[in-house]
Amino acid sequence: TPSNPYPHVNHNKSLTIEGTSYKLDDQTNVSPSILSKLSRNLHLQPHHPLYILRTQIEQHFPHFSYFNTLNPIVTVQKNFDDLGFPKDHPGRSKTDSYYINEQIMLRTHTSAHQLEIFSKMNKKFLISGDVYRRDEIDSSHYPIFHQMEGAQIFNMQNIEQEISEDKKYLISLNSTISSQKTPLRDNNEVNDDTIISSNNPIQSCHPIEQVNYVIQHLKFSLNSLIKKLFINHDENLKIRWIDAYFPFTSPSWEMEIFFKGKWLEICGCGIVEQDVLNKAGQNDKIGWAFGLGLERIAMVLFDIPDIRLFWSHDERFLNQFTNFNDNKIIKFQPFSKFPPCIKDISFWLNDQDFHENNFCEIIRDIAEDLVEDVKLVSFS
Ligand code: FA5
Ligand code: MG
Repeated sequence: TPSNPYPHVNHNKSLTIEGTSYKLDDQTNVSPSILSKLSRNLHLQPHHPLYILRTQIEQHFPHFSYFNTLNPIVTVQKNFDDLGFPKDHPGRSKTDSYYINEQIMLRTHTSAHQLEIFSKMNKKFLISGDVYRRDEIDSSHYPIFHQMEGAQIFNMQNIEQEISEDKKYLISLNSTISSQKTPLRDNNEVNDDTIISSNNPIQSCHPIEQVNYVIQHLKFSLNSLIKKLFINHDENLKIRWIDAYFPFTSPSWEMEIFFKGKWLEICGCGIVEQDVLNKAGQNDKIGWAFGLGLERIAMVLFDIPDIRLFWSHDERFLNQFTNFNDNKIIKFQPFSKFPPCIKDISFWLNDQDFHENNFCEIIRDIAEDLVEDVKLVSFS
């Protein structure tokens, strides 16, 4: 008999995760190593770089509601159908997504919760959490990463006033920061005229004037966030917006920052499909949504070279972030891939003049920086 590829699947064809039992079927493709990561919640671990970044972004949106503990196990309905993904969308395939069974999956994006949170009559919120995609493994890809969803909607009738009040509020919060540092150069700004095009259309139910307010507010919200996050890091930070497509926003964009000679995509965003808002009972609203990739941003901010390091239990990684504060830049210091190895050395001395430093000198001469630490245990 062929060996069972899913050893966590028992003979009753069910699987229990944190007290809930799920039936399994032909669609099941979650693996034990993926399931073991469900409880890590890196974005909730104090001092973890993803925690630091999450709280920094939350501080930029202080008047929003935050949802950071929504269950990553969702229905296919929520992850795809509610958001208008066509039945044959490639993201739905078993080669791209993790399924517990035909109806239940690990969310592939935090957008899976948009409808649910809009339905609670929330008008502005952030959702952060772990998302799961079957993907290659290398230094910038990992089957689990973290996203932060943001959304803000406005009353269609009253939009001009609502938006200008919101902007005033955000500017007043940021004035302390922007007065400390010279503002970033103007060429970081996006040319508003280039944004709307026929292959990235506005929705037919949206009056152009209202959409323009929302687009400008979206760009203001995200550009000011990125500038704030990077203000101590890169005075010449370059940001660009390029047309994109998502089934649940129109028009849509991706935002990229220029990093180490390459454009790096850090978020998808757009004007929320009215259909989603209507399903949530928010028919009279119009608004934007975005989904930020937290690892991508944290790798740039903290100079973390490999996405796998976020999952490290190694204190040499975790301890580097414990003293974080907003005004200090933390740059990750690389360490060996191998675990530390402790050698206990004893020896006799002929010369009673021995000093610990002489011994350290010998070690440094021979082993150079391979030896991280030398401690005298006893001397008798
Ligand atoms: C989405 O997931 C959409 N839900 C974003 C969105 C939300 C659009 C709201 C409109 C409105 P995308 O697949 O492009 O889009 O992922 C969003 C971000 O997650 C990317 O820009 C990137 O920063 C990050 N990301 C995507 N794939 C990976 C990956 N394999 N590893 C690390 N980060 C990734
Ligand atoms: Mg993308």
